[in-house]
Amino acid sequence: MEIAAADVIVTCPGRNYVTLRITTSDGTTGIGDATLNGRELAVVAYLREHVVPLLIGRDSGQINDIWQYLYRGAYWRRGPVTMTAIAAVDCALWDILGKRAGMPVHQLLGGKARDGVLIYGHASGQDVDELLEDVASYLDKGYQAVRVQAAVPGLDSTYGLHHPGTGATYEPADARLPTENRWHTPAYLDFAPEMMRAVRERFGYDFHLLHDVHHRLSPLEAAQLGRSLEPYRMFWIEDPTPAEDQEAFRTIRQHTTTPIAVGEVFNTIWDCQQLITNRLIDYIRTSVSHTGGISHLRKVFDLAALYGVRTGSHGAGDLSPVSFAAALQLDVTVPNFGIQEYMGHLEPASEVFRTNYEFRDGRMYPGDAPGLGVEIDEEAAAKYPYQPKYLPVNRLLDGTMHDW
Ligand code: KDG
Ligand code: MG
Repeated sequence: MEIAAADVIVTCPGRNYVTLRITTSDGTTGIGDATLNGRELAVVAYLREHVVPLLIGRDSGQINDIWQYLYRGAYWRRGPVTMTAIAAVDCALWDILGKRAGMPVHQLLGGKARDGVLIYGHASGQDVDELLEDVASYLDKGYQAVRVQAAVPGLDSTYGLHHPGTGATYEPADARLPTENRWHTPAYLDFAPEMMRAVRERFGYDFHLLHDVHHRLSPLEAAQLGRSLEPYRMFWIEDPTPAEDQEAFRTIRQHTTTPIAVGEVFNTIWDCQQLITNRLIDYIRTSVSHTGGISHLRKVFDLAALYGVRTGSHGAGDLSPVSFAAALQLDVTVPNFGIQEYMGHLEPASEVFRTNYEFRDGRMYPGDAPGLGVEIDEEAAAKYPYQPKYLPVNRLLDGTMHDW
């Protein structure tokens, strides 16, 4: 069925989301998430100016050819803006295919390998006591896997914490211009094992424990961290070093048995190829919406399966419910599924995005609605106009720029 229109919808129900909606000549619509946190309008312009004109009149069922056309046809390959735009097109086309077939996308991908997928939630605290209370609340809700982050003593800001007093989920893009955080590796390396010890002492070992380092360590520091956390049997430590330096992971691997996850900033299979084929990581965290959509992420996951690497897709709140629904459709089908991040979305998002996925006993179930199983309400979206917001930046105590 011919593509008749493609529209980009920008909305901010709690945070900014960009959604591509493709409509075919019989009136079927499909949607894809095109959100790139802090750089949203770059993808909007890329789609409106350089992709939408290329889609009109094409056969919506030619998903593979359209993907290649947009990837190879641009000549300028890869990169977060291009790959997020291609991902949105790809997901919208899978959504259309599913709706036209009357089947959920997971059925079109060959069917479910499991009914629900293990997810992890985000617990955090301004100190360890507050963190422990938050972990308790996740375990009470039935979570079987929890990521823990707490304020590093002596630093006035730490990555990954709920905003104090608001009760709101941790929201990384928090200001009109980037806020400046401070970072001191020795303080963190002293604190991290203390934090994990407190969590295991209070709650035991009968749930999965995760932690995000957010790209801040050198290879040797990461190796020291991994070793110091071994007694606490981590499910993973995430992004221990800047992800683009792939050789760094060899050093970490040589020194610790703590599992390593990486990939939320990767955009293509080429970014992960060495890490996977050299077995330098345990979990690949690439996401549907930043890695070229369902079609491309499926290839990444298949490559990972060959090398015993499991999946653990990025699912922060800055990826929209459309992205999360698409991730679940793929997660239930892959043999090497590991875990799926679920940070949830701020309340107004449920007014704009109608979802079908359901949480039960620590797992998320995608539902059986045709397509991706998520719809956008354009009228509700219009009530929440775009608000420019940036991620923070990070400096060392002497003012040197560091990775955030
Ligand atoms: O936009 C950046 C966030 O998606 C990122 O900071 C969240 O690291 C993250 C995570 O693991 O969810
Ligand atoms: Mg992360």
